Amino acid sequence: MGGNVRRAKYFGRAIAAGLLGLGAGELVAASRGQSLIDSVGRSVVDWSPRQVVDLTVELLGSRDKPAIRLSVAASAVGATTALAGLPAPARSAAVSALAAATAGLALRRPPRSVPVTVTSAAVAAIGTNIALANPRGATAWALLGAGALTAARGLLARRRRQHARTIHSGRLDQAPPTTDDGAVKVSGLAPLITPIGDFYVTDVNLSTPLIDPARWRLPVTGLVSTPREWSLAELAEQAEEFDAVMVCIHNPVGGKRVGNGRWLGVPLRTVLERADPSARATTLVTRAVDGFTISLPVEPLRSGEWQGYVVIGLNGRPLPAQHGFPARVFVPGIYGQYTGVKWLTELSLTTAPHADYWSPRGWPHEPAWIQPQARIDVPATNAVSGREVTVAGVAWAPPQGVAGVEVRVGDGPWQKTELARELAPTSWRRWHTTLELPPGTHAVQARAVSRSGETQDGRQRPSFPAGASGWHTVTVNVQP
Ligand SMILES: Nc1nc2c(c(=O)[nH]1)N[C@H]1C(S)=C(S)[C@@H](COP(=O)(O)O)O[C@H]1N2
Ligand SMILES: [Mo]
Repeated sequence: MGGNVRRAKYFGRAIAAGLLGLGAGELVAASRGQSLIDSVGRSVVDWSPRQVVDLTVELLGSRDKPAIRLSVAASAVGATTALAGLPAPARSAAVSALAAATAGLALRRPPRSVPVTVTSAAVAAIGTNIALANPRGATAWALLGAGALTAARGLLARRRRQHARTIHSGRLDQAPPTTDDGAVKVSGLAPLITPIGDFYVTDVNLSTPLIDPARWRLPVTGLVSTPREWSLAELAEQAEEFDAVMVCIHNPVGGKRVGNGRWLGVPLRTVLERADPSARATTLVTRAVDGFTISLPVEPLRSGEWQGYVVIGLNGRPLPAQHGFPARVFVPGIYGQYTGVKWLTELSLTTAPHADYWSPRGWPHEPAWIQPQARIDVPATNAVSGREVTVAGVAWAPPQGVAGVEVRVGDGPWQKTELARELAPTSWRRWHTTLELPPGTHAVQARAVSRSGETQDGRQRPSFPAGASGWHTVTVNVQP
């Protein structure tokens, strides 16, 4: 009994000390727009084996980032409980070593700032040591630590809001996206253009890089005869609009890691032409502020066979921070992780093949093309319905475009559906049909047919290595 109380007290004091240190460190980092937890969290992302990433995406969807933050914070506090029992001098040394290791992890990948990281880690160590040396104040330390953590998140949120205002003060004169494709009006069907708030976000960072547009330049380097730099204003002068779907290779069949946008960008063909690459340049490496790189073959981009862009706008606005402000590379038709980087810092031309972020993680090196896919938005699975069932959804087959969408009930024959107007072959296309179904439970499936004649692959495959395949299936309950 007494032992349990002692143990509880020990853990309580250690946790309070860990919280105080973490809170103090985070507050110092946040005052400079950074977070130790988020920087360390990137190592968790980077070191997760591919299978773990796939599973996390499946289980947590977009809640993976809060989960990683929580596990980093819990590990830091957990480590404090392991050290708290050491005699004083060894304890201080161990806490300092822990803080140094934390700083090391935080600095592994850009963006990084050595002074901010080292200072905040040192403050975390000092805070933890002070609290451990004064265990009587445990409740106060814990409250202070929690308060500092909250204040730090608040500071970072404020910085994001300020950055969003800076972005929008730089106007891009565009018409708002037209959203009329004549599709059936039925609730639950995805809009033609995905609103920014619903557009999926996938990247290897815990906090979105915030880039100052005034200082940003895009250098085109390497094997080029006229190396040059583009400013955001210069890019804006050459930019044109295009409609296209962005699809994450992790998108499961029927999933929401896909968005249809109206983008504004400068054709890569133009950017390459201006730089005049040497004939020896075979690889275009797109580099980003987060250390992420994606490389693409030069030839099809130069000839225009693949129509890629340096994108600076989405849905009539400058690119939002989470989607890569101020610029990203996007080749419609290629899955997100191969299509070009967000937060672009440099385009460089080389002869050698380049190892990208995903290559050492087992993904194939060559860009993977998006597979044709139809998603059923209406009815939602297990919806109860009358005998006349409206089935509607979206389908994509970039870059060729969607030629048809077919549905079937159970093992019945495939039936044609009505297609709404196509914005562009690279865009998604909405479709619908009405089925007469007898009472009972029915499996309704859909599949897309691309304009090149390819019918969506019905074999159920996971996203690795070429994107998920299979036909989206919903179960409908028809009332008697
Ligand atoms: N710099 C950078 N660019 C990146 C990534 C990243 O982690 N860092 N992720 C890629 C992946 S995996 C996808 S699916 C798309 C997602 O773009 P979105 O977040 O705008 O939807 O960005 C790509 N570009
Ligand atoms: Mo992705």
